[in-house]
Amino acid sequence: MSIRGLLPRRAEGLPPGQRQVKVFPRFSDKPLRWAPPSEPIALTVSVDGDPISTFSADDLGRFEQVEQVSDFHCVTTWTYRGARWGGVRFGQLAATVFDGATPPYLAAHAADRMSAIYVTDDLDNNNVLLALKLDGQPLDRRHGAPLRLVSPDQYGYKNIKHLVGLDFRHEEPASTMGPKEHLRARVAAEERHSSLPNWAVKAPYRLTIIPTALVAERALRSSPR
Ligand SMILES: Nc1nc2c(c(=O)[nH]1)N[C@H]1C(S)=C(S)[C@@H](COP(=O)(O)O)O[C@H]1N2
Ligand SMILES: [Mo]
Repeated sequence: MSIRGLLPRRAEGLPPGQRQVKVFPRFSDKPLRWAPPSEPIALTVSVDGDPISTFSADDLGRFEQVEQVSDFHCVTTWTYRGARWGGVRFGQLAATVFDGATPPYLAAHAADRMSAIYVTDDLDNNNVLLALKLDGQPLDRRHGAPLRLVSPDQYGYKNIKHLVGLDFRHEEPASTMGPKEHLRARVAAEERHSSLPNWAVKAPYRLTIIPTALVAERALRSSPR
């Protein structure tokens, strides 16, 4: 991986506080975490912890397949521009599962035990995808095989890779990431951290970009298949 491509640089038209990187790194809030082996898609949808349906690759194949180019913004201030995702709209899946209103909160769970919490209104946008492809190819383990959530208007930590569960909730779920997870994490509003101001987190976060990307890439290489 090119370190130069990871140097965050100022660029026109980025959201507040963001810097552009030229390569799309493997990244994580826990970079030592292994990448799970790539399993067939098995997405369990539940409500308040009770499973109500599951989706395989074939099931998702019956939805309209869409392609979208969007910028990807990590809370640590790096932005990768022009990621070309392929997949199905989150809203389409939600509409087939719920006749009436979608419950107000969601916890999304990954095969590597990462999870994130949401206000479902923040996912009510045509640009929110369950992505199976990146740049026309099936998602690789680096970027979240076999399925990931893509929510471009929210920071990277809401873009859950290796997605295995969508647990819709009637009450706000507890965060598994702690105070660094903002419930909304909307990029345009710079909702980076649940309690610390942006000025206190941006500089330290920025210093972690290159080491985190290098460690995360290494952890991928040493992950068992
Ligand atoms: N399952 C899982 N999803 C995750 C993470 C993770 O460690 N595990 N890291 C998050 C963070 S902090 C970011 S910035 C993006 C990075 O996505 P990338 O590795 O495709 O660049 O994934 C997010 N989703
Ligand atoms: Mo991130």
